[in-house]
Amino acid sequence: MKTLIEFINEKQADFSYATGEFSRLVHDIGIAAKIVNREINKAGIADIFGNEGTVNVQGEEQKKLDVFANNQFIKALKHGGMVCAIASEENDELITFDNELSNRGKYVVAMDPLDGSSNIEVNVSIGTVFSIFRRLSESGSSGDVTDLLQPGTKMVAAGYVIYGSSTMLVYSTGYGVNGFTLDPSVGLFLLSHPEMKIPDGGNIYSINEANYIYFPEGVKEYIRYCQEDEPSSLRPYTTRYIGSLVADFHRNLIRGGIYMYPGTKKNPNGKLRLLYECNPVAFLAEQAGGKASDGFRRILEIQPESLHQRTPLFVGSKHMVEKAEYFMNYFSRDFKK
Ligand code: AHM
Ligand code: MG
Repeated sequence: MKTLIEFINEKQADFSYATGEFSRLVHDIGIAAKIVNREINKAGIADIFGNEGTVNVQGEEQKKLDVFANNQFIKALKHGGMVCAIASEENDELITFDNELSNRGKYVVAMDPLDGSSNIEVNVSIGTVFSIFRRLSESGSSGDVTDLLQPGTKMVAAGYVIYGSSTMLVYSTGYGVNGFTLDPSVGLFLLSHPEMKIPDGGNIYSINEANYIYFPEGVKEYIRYCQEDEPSSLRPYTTRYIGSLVADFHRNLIRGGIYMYPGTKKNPNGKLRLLYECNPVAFLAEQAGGKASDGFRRILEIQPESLHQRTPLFVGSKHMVEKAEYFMNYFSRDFKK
């Protein structure tokens, strides 16, 4: 099987104008993923469970592994020198580096280093999710916030690592989606899922139904539609909800399905963050033939205004997302931005 490095080098050769910097960046992310994976696999026997004793910008308790993963990815991106700034879920402010190499880096990264971290202690899949943009600020200085506040349509790459029954790196540079499984015996990511495509339809819907009474009418009606018995279709659908966006998205990418985290009256923007949760999965969904929306408009077209901004998310199989949008437009136009 082809390794991640072989795959990157092969793709690199397809672009005569490419300098190789971008390929090295993906390679750096792969290295950090392996280190984080090693640590996650020790959870339970090493003292890495539990809280760090600090709170992040979202007011959430940081787990020790959140902090470890954040540090590993920042370190890898700093040493690689391809990146001039990082926005991370774990850091209030933009991360920049005080060194010449990084200041000449052409790219910026938005990331959630360990998503779904409430699942760490119970041995359920978690993930790392990231998006990559070309910087807008001038080379030679440290990156600034405007470099990160670009709509998803400007993304040059996105991906995630899922730490599950096996560890996988799934990414896209805008030419389809490819998945690599880590072979732990040799420490290499191998191309196991070339050219991933999400089925146009499916029978899985993923949503935290405990919030049902707060959902917009459009979501309630869509859920009712999912549950209806319709022998000529796949309905009634089935629910699968892990509570790790990466893992829920990964399953739906392979099987076909829709993941939803809608807004409510109290939290009209929902929970998930645009830059480092919604944008990357939206990019991957579209690259795999699926769709991602806030109920009314394409996620990738949202102009971000701040690093940690939130948005409602409906992502997955094209026909399922379109149907959810139809219900939102019909019943919940008051949620339209
Ligand atoms: P986190 O970044 O603090 O881990 O929160 C994001 C996670 C997503 O992975 C997941 O889909 C969602 O939050 C689950 O939220 P809820 O528990 O409200 O259903
Ligand atoms: Mg998260």
